[in-house]
Amino acid sequence: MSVLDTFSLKGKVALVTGATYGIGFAIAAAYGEAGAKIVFNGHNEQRLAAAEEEYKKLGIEAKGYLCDVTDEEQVTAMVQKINEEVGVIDILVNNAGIIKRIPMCEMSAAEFRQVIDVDLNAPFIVSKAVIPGMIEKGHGKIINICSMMSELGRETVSAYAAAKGGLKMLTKNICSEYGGQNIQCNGIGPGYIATPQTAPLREPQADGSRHPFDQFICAKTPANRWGETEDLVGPAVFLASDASNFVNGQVLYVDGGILAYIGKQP
Ligand code: NAP
Ligand code: GCO
Repeated sequence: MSVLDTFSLKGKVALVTGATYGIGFAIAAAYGEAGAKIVFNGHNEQRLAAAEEEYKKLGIEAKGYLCDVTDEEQVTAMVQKINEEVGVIDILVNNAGIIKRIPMCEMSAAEFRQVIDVDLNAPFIVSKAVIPGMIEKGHGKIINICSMMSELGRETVSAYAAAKGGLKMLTKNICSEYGGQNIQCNGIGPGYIATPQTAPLREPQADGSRHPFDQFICAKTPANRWGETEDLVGPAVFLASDASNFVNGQVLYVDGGILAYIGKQP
């Protein structure tokens, strides 16, 4: 097999959670381009149907399933349906995620739990539903979408950082527990990416000036820019393909250099 062939996803079934737009949509579209059969989920019917149309415009056959990733019953039923309608899942990307930016002492326990539910409990639930099929097939790839906040904290994101730190350790644990069954579980740690999730951090100010956070992040990033979803798709294809069969339990940070950089002297 040529080295380029090892990056092909031909004949594989890839499930990307929360892929109606944003990072998940970009990764699923790239997987379709690399030859995989795409299945994805969202928990809003209109956005799911709209996403299927968007995939079609890109020439990608992607089947959407309405499923709230925090609901174990819905997840189990979705995976069963995918197995019957498309095929047993070879590649899982735990991408669905939310954030609540609230100072910790003003955050309710319910709000904290909601973020943990989507960003940490759901990757556990979906991985648990998918791993038996991977074991039966004799191979599997799980990619967890971690974050800078798997390594760093900042004001107002306590629940999100706790979830993403836990997701890094869940990644290492799935590697430890199922690496022997030829399942590779790795993380991608995106830097600050321009998607709806970070739109509030980039909004121009009333006077037309740049958002202070926008200026802060560009100064903290050696690449001096926000990431785009396209910056993530190459690493995502690598971690889903045979090219990474001996890579396990790692988090690949795709951050333009933020984590390596102390910042410019003012
Ligand atoms: P986004 O634009 O807010 O998209 C989130 C996606 O998750 C949407 O498709 C959303 O669908 C779906 N989703 C949310 N809750 C769900 C649930 N309970 N069940 C099913 N689907 C659900 O976010 P993004 O920026 O693309 O981020 C995607 C992932 O990357 C997240 O895990 C995020 O934490 C992580 N990340 C993002 C950045 C960044 O800078 N953007 C950086 C590092 C990591 P609905 O609209 O239907 O809810
Ligand atoms: C925030 C941002 C970040 C990004 C991402 C960085 O409020 O700090 O939303 O958390 O989403 O996770 O890697």
